Amino acid sequence: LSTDEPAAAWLAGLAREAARPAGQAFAAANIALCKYWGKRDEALNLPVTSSLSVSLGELGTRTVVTVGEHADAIRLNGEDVPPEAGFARRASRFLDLVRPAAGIGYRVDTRNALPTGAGLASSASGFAALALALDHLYGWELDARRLSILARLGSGSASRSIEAGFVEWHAGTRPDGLDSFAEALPEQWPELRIGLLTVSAQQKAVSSREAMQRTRLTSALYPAWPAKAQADLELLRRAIRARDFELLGRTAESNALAMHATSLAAQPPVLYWLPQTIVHMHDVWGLREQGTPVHFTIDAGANLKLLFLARDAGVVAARFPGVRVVAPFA
Ligand code: 2P0
Repeated sequence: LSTDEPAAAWLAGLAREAARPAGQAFAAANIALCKYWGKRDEALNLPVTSSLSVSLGELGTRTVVTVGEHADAIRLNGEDVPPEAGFARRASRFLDLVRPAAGIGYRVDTRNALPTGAGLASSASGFAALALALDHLYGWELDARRLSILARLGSGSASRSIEAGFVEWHAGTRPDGLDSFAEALPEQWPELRIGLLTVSAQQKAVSSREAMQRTRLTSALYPAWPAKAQADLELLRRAIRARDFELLGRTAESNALAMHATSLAAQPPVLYWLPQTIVHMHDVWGLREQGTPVHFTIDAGANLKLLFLARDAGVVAARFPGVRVVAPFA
């Protein structure tokens, strides 16, 4: 991908002739250790800061796409999604980027192998799987960087779900976003565990898209966020390189709390936590005081994602019955 390539030229130049009857793909969900919070460009999902995530192994989205009739037909977990639903409108807007001509629809069958209500951003694995499935359908064989840029146009965090393991999304500086893509880090960490702890399966009242925008525009604390994210990103890179779990967990937890602090100061405020969220935070801190290195991160929802090492899985499961444990590198 040449950086002097005009923004949409490579997209426009892609073949629109199907290479096979159906394209299919899987993409894993990802959890940010340094959050994406705030856009510098809403249309292109260009972030204010870089972010860093870890993928969730077999938990993600599987998608099949075919060229269909006159209108898009979207199925989610085996059920037709009404075209006027937000999810279908967002998918259709994304499909417009690659549609061979107006009036040609796609049939998209997408399944989330995610525990329902765990607050896992299904838009990340969803748009990544759709980008990969389109690449398969048309036989484009795009490289990871282009796939990440394409997925990003559907949802920012989807840029981090093209590749697995630790993934860093470079914010980039170009107005056209051609330098805003995610890349896998070379490091593996087989002992790392993520515990999905569900507090509420309810749909959140304020979308992360709306919350990050409101926060960027109205929160007096937002101006502090870019420097905090940059510092945390550097600490996380160092923690991953050195396999320093304490540094990784402490930094990820602090980053999440700072993100939530910025939105608490938005007008009107956004508070995703429920009473049980806070109870679990104290449980985590209690375990740490007793000597078990466990940390949490929280996304735009009430649920916690615990970070710990394989050797402490027993202690964590005993303290948090119902936790679903994922081994991202196992
Ligand atoms: C993240 N979140 O880094 C952050 C932390 C939520 C909290 O990325 O508007 O669904 O589609 O670009 O990707 C969720 O935001 O937002 C998200 P859009 P997206 O994981």
